[in-house]
Amino acid sequence: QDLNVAIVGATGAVGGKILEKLVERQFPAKSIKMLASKRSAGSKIIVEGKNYIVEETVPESFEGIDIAFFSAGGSISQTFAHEAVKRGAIVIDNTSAFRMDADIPLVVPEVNADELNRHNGIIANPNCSTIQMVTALKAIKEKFGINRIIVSTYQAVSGAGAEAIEELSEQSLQMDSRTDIKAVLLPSASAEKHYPIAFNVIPQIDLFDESGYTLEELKMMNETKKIFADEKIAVAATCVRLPVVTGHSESVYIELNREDVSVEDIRSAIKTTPGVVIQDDPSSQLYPMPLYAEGKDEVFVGRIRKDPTQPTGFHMWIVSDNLLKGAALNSVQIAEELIK
Ligand code: A2P
Ligand code: 11C
Repeated sequence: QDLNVAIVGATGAVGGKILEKLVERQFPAKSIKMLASKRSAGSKIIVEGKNYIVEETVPESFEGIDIAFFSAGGSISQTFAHEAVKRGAIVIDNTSAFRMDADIPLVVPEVNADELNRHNGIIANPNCSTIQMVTALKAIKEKFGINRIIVSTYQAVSGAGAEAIEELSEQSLQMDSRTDIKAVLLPSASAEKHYPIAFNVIPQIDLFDESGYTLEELKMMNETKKIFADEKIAVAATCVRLPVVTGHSESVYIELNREDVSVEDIRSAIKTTPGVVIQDDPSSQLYPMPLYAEGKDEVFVGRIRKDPTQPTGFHMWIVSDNLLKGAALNSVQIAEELIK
């Protein structure tokens, strides 16, 4: 079962992690082709002592490829995903290009792996902030039913790509002139105005929709319904960027459809999902933090509390590495599930 694999966006923040996860998890790949733009053709990526030479992405790149991971932005997926499928590849797409298409599965293996049975060549990997939330909530939903989710996110700059990490790094040296820092990328390359992320908090991720929500917030709202296959679940999101390099955090409030559930019941349910870890002990100040979630595969949950004003309500704090479970790891898990 040795497969020919391609990674589109191989030089990006997520692409590099996909290669690392394939190697670390001993994915049965006969070859791994590293694809990016013309700009980085010829450059070298070294993982575990092995050299991978980056090539320009063209339609012919996908000849003979069995599985193609895409993480180079939605427009690149729009241009090349069908070219790859036409040549016999299965595409695992980590952009927003196809996520809400009715005939394309949107998959988090721990939550809805069965959706993989109905793919037509393209499988969508959800947005990072959605993945960690649905993974943590899946067992609670199954066991007790969730009517409503209200989430506020605290998202790391690596979600916006390698250039955003650079931007934070450069700005962070300018403490003394922090109100005059020049910003060129965040909150979004295509936004009219840019604001510094160092020493700041930006309540905008991606562009605004006419509804007043941002596209990132709408992704969380719409993707959650699709992954849970539940049109009726009420989801509202506020997405915020912080000067954190990697690791998205989320303050999540849920309302169940019954009143007789305890914090202990919630913990027991959460523990049944593989890859979800509870870090919750106020007496020893144990709670998840992005700095310590970086580089880890798990989704961490803490600060679980019953809402004092609403007998069906619970608050919790969910943290995960946005480049791993939020992106590269989930994509590789989808591929592993496919070849099972
Ligand atoms: P390149 O380094 O050649 O620009 P990030 O998500 O970290 O911002 O990375 C974006 C990824 O998408 C990079 O690997 C980038 O490659 C890749 N990319 C950008 N434009 C293209 C393109 N036209 N064709 C293929 N890959 C592209
Ligand atoms: C962020 N969640 O943190 C975004 C990045 O739809 O795949 C992922 C964008 C996407 O900026």
